Amino acid sequence: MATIRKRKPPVPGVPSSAAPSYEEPTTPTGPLPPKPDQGGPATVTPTGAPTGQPPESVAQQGEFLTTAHGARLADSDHSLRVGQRGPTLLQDHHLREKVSHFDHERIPERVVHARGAGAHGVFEANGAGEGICRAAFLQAGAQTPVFVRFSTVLGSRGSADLARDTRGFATRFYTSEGNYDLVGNNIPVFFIQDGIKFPDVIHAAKPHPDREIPQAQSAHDTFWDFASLHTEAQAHTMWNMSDRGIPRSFRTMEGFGVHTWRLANTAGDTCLVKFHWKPRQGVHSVTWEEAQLSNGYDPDYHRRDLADAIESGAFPVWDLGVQVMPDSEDETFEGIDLLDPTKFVPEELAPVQLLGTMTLNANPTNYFAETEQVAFNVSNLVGGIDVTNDPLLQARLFSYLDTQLTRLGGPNWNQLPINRAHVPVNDMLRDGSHQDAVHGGAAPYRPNSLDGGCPFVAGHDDHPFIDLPVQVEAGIKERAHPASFADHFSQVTLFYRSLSPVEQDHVSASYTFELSKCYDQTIRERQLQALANIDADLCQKVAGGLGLSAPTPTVHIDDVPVSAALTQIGESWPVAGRQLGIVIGEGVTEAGVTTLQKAAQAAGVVPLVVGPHGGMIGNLIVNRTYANAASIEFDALVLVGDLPPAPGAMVSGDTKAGAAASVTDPRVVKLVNEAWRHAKAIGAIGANTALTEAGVTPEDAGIVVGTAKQLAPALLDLLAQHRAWDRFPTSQDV
Ligand code: HDE
Repeated sequence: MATIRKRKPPVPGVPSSAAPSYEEPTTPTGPLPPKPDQGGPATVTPTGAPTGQPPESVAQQGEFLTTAHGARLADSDHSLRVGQRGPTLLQDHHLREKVSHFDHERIPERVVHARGAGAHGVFEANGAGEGICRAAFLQAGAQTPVFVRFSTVLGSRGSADLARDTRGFATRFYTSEGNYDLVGNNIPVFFIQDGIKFPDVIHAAKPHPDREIPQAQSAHDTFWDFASLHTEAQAHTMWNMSDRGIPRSFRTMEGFGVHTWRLANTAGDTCLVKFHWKPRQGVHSVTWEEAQLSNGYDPDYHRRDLADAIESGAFPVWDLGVQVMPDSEDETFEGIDLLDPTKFVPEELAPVQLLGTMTLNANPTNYFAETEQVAFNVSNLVGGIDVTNDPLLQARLFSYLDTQLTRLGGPNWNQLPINRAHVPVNDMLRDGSHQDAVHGGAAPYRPNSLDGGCPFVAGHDDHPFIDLPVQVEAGIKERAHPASFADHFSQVTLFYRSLSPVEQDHVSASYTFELSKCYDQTIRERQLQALANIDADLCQKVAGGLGLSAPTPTVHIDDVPVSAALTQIGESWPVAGRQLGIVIGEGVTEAGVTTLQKAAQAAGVVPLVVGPHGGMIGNLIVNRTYANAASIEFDALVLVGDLPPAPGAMVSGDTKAGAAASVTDPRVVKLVNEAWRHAKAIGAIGANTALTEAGVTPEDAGIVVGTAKQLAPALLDLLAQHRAWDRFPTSQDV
């Protein structure tokens, strides 16, 4: 008889809550519970009433396979046929139902932000927002459930995670006053100033329409054609070309509301704000080579990282903050037009004031039901938060609602479990495809007397959403931008010059890479002209890499201030959720490895043992092998003793092994070499042969040598700094 053993996973990622039996189970049992790290949509009805049922109440039920109408089935492996060799009967209702439902399993993917990962969590307000915003979820101590979806913009649903791209950072707060959606990005500026240009920029950035290539990339002609002609895109493009375009993790990204929003307190006083999410994990990126490797070795790099971190208990945490600006008549702050979404407000001019903290603490139970069906809507606002006249935001107010009609197949998408409000819903919207509510009454109209006048409109004290009364400037009806939208370059210069030398090198390398992938010389030259207007040195470097000469600027930028808040390096951050690779050989002494494992686990770091083969070595469980490990999985490496070539280290069996036989397994040498190039911390216990063979000297920055006990604290310190960037000279040193 098959038994179900409760599973205690050694590392996050096991597929189910119980270990499988070797034989196919024969004793009927009900569905397994979700894994301990999984949560689900709150169990409320389509109209917001709590059902009091556990999340599993909406999962499949009972021990027996049934049809969709609940009839138990005795066979799902053979279709109903005339004799064993005859034709299949149309009468086979189970075959028809099974295949027909399968035929319709897909829905249209999001037209942008198709690829994403979601998580549940909670937001707790610290009360600092009470004075500026009357929204209930910002009042001191309020705890609000949230669902967050992170995404890339350009790629289709099956694309790789580490595209150089903007990341979506969309948060739904299930507040006591209805759902509030803050649908932002990890970059505070946008490509365009007016929503009418959104189809243009997306068509330019998506794959070419003839061959449908390249997928999830901006390194192609149509993108740079648009960006170099429509120069308001230069600001966002520069952020994409910086390390922000290739985050280490969704957990290590800032989030921005991008637009300016208007808040109002209980007294009706208003202010203008920019929203920020500040990750407690720090803001970190991968290197470009890591991004490229990961897209091959592990295209799910970011999805896996988020889910694994939550499963291993390293819950990611962000502080929500606002930059507060006066609600002035011209909606301008320190010369920055707050309605221009290609501009940001440097933190030195308006510090970020923290309003509360969000912790993501549960993975979805079902990707489709939750992460795919969640439908964010920029117009999901609550009282105290209102829009501004930013022309990009204004177009979004139309788009999000509109897109769900196609994507989710009708007007009732608000009734899908993940989209339901956690408060009473009484909306007078009726019928439509997939109506989940069973509305009562006879009078879904106002005014009525047949339903006793219900629903009533809320009075001032009943916490209604009120469109803030804002004076609109009398003007001529026209298609035109204000003059204050005309500066496309000065903030781009500010951003570039605020970066550290190594980050600036990454920027020039990305522009060079991307433009070198364009076929058309004219497009390269036109983008170089934009770079000449941003920074002469940057332009010179990129031009050099492309074998072109740098043009002279056509726009003169005065000396710009720099913003220290824009660089990602130079501090220490928590290491929880990072991965440490411990590379061992056949004759390893376990004590040192166990010490390292314990030190890593105590800091919330996941230790992964990399061995010459799978299974066990002594008492150590091998989590990765020389053949399947990739350097991108590890934030730091420790090499334990001698690591001689394993039997599989022949290029005929594993092309990663390379041609040369060596004292150390060539795949380990490759691992070390990549970790070194990616400026990761590397430790060595015992023999240093692997280091030497990879061309690494123990004196290099970020290398620690010693016993496990000596080495663990130093290694964790290095990990907290994310990279050992001083391992390399920068172009400004040479
Ligand atoms: Fe979006 N955007 N967007 N966008 N956007 C969508 O809505 C759109 C913009 C952002 O995880 C779509 O439900 C227009 C800015 C995120 O489900 C669509 C314009 C910012 C997500 C849409 C913008 C964003 C979307 C596609 C110009 C940062 C993913 C599916 C006016 C502040 C949400 C969907 C998720 C998704 C339209 C501009 C962020 C088509 C027309 C600016 C994070 O409605």
